[in-house]
Amino acid sequence: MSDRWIEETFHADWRVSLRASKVLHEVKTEHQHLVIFENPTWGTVLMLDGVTQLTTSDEHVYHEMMAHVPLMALDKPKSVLVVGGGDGGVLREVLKHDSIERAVLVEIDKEVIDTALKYYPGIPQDAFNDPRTEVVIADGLKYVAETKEQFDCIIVDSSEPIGPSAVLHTKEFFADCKKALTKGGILVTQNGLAQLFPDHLAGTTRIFASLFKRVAPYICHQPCYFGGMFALNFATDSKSVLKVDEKILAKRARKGVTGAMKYYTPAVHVGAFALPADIARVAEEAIEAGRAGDDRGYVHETAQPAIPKPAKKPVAKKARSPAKKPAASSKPPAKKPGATRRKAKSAKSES
Ligand code: SPD
Repeated sequence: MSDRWIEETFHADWRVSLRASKVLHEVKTEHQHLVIFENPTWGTVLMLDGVTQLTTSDEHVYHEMMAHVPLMALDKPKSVLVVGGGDGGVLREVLKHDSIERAVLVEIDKEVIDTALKYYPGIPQDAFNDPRTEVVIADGLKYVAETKEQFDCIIVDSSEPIGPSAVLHTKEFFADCKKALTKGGILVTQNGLAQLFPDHLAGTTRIFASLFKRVAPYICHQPCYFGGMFALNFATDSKSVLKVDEKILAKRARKGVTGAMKYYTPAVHVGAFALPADIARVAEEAIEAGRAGDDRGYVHETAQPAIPKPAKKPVAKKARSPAKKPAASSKPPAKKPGATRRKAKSAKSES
């Protein structure tokens, strides 16, 4: 068994390592560090810039919840834009909807698609060859800003707000997404670990609330995203798609979908919007702030390197100049989980 441990480096104060029993591929692409490896527990793992994107054992959770929650909420959606998502997992789920006529996937890094097909083809399956699919290798920010097309649903399957994904968490990008939605269309994005990064959830929610009539974060539990509940976020101007009756969802799942699901059920769909009180408060405050004009997004503070252990030195027999202390981190003190910026409080939530 290999002794190489590959570390997630996104959190400033907490790192998790996964054993790489075999590194299948590792490269610095034009855009990011990409590593694909095998792990005896998780299966095949994809990490980008030190952040776990997927494992073959639990990818279905995130991919199903990113695709089916918005698509089941719509009555016979026809067109979908996936921004990012080069591994093909979200696209695979989108194409299970029989009403879909067109699915455009815009991925900045072709290596993500190529390596998915080579190292974990069970995730994209035939999605990239489906006649309804169009793959565009381009910057998602630029594509959405320039497209004249409109989609019933836009799914932003980005990584965390670092590297090439950082722009996919900004107001500029989400505002262009809104323009690229049909009337009553739905925008969803991933919003990170709700309890570890409540400011991320708050930032996107503020932006969504400044742009859309309705905003509703929802939750899934994907074990490889260590650190608790994983937030997704849902925005729309349509009232009817937010609280669709479970029976209608069940009918759509029965009649409009080809292929099995392992995590999504109509009950899970409805329950995913039931947020625990502390997360609900983060969302409610952010919606109020966004309505009142505070549209600050989340900017991730670059993770600091772990404080190095002082080198072991032989014990000095006679007094020497004092040992140097490790350099103080320039990072401000960490906020408590659940803490979020509070600002405008006057507007009423419409979510
Ligand atoms: N914290 C990791 C979030 C990763 C979101 N994107 C996953 C890509 C899988 N298609």
